[in-house]
Amino acid sequence: GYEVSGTVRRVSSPTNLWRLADLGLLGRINLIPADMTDVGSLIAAISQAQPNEIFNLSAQSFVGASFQMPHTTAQVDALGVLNVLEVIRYGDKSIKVYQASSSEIYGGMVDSESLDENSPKNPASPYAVSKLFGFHTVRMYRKAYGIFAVNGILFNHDSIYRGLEFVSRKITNHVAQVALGLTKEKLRLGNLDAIRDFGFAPICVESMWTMLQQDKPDDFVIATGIGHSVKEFVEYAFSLIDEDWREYTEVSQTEMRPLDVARLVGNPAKARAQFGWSPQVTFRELIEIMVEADIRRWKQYKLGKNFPWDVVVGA
Ligand code: F7E
Repeated sequence: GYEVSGTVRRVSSPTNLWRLADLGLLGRINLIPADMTDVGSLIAAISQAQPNEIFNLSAQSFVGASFQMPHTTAQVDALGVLNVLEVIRYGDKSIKVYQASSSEIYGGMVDSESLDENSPKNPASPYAVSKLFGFHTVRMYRKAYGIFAVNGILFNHDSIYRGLEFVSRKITNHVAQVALGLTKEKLRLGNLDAIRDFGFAPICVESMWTMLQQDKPDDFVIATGIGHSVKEFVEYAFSLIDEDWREYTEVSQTEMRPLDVARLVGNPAKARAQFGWSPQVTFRELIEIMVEADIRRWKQYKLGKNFPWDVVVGA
């Protein structure tokens, strides 16, 4: 029942909208040009759409790339949040805002812990530092100006629409190519021991909407509560095609980050108690869904049919 507008960054090449096309959503969403670093464009977009709710999901969201582009990352992921909040502060203060915060703001933990809303925050990348700025800015605007602004502290949330640069989709895309005999290349990975809390994105995204429907604005951890290593991910993904992951992967220094967070596992107790949050899809089911989708895409490719733009041969 919503009328949805989405912002797009205008560039000289065609805009990347393959996910909307794949989901049959193109044409159902009102696309408005805007850039998070250009506050004038945000004023224009917000006055055109006149939204009741804003979901700020825009970001330079690749942690690895944030080490190469710290300024851009900070301008978009930190100051971009401030820009949106300032437009609301001096405009329509009844607009509710969801801020896509991130488990990266914690920067790590001891083995036995799981992280909740109050756990200490020690960001370990330019991405994480920027997201922590956004996190505190949201809380401050909530208190100072009474704006209904919330932080969803989401742990990793993956789906068939993940970009290929992220570890989950990088693995499932490679597994699909191996399954169909389309590559002889080894999959080059970085830190296999990193432990992450892998949830299913569609279920996590539902919680974003739910947070804005609460009586009072607040911050919530959204996580499965269970950690798995990258090694477990790659092992199970290859087992689905009856192959041994060790024959198809190698560890490469180029995929290592200057700093990597060893373990991030969330405690979603508050969201569970307040609005019945549950992850619904297990780690193994998530990998099955993703491998199946990539095999389907590559099969279509073999048949000469269309496939999403980011499925690149030999990638
Ligand atoms: O890395 C390790 C890597 O890039 C996961 C974003 O959505 O979730 C995501 O951030 C782990 C890290 O995601 C490779 O070092 C090993 O420990 O898939 P990722 P991320 O950094 O966890 C959080 C919640 C966000 O907020 C972010 O926006 O896997 N890893 N080998 C690798 N990672 C990548 N990308 N590529 C590798 O070859």
